[in-house]
Amino acid sequence: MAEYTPSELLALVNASQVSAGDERVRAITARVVADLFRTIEEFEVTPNEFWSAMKWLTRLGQADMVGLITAGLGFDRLLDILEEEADEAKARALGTPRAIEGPLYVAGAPLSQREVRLDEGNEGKGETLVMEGRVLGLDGKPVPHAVVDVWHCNEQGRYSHFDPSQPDYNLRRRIETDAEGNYRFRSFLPPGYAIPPNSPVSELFDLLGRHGNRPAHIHFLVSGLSKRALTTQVNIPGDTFLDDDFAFATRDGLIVSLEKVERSTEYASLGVTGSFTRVRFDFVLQDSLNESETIAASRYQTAA
Ligand code: MBD
Ligand code: FE
Repeated sequence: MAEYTPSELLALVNASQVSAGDERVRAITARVVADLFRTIEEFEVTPNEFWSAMKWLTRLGQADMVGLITAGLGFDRLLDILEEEADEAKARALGTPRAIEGPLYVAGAPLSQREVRLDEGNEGKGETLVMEGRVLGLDGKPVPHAVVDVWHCNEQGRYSHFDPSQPDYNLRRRIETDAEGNYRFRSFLPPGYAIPPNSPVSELFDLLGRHGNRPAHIHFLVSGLSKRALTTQVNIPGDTFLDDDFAFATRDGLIVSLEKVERSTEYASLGVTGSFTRVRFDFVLQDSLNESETIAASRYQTAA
């Protein structure tokens, strides 16, 4: 007999099995399918609406923009909140707050010792920035030879690799700290980011009546010794989107202070002459509970 009500069909979809499969995947899939069946029935979603949505999902994947939608719909921040709640439940001491990786990380950036010109090839673009500080453990002791992987957008708000007009690894570098955990780099204060217009992402955001802007920020993936690798961002104060980030990723502890320096001879090796903006920021890493927590891997590398 193959005549079903919607609920009979749902039960059949979720019960069909010729081998054990994976219990967790089965349970989560069953929930998601049930929620979608209910949504379609409750909102009387038409076939045209349903197939438009499936076409949109296909275009989203083809444009490699899944990571923009997850950020914009709050999933990336949700996962951070839940990780922090898990830390608190286990009474794990927290270090520098984590902030979402976002979809624009690229592994394998050039590695330098202690300092680097992140803005190599971008001379004269924006306000000169020197950011410096140390990588520390929760005990306040430096983490020697930690690695600070740093990336930010160009003066037009676009990220290298995803923007083919930029050189490979433009504005992406890794810095190995010295024995006292010190790092420093020269760059420029980046602007904010906006989702690409005329894209599957902007289509949905237009229909939701939402903007797709992020305030100015710089990304970091910091790791070292037996510490837990940290993915975070710092925000530049004064940005109009600081409290209105489309990815909901800004955090109080991550808004840095800008210090205007008229002149200094301390940064000659970075080619700094004249006035510039200085940011001092120390990264505090949690202790790791296992080896896998120490690995500086992007979310896509880690995902099965
Ligand atoms: C970005 O630059 C970003 O950091 C995130 C999280 C999402 C989109 C663009
Ligand atoms: Fe970003």
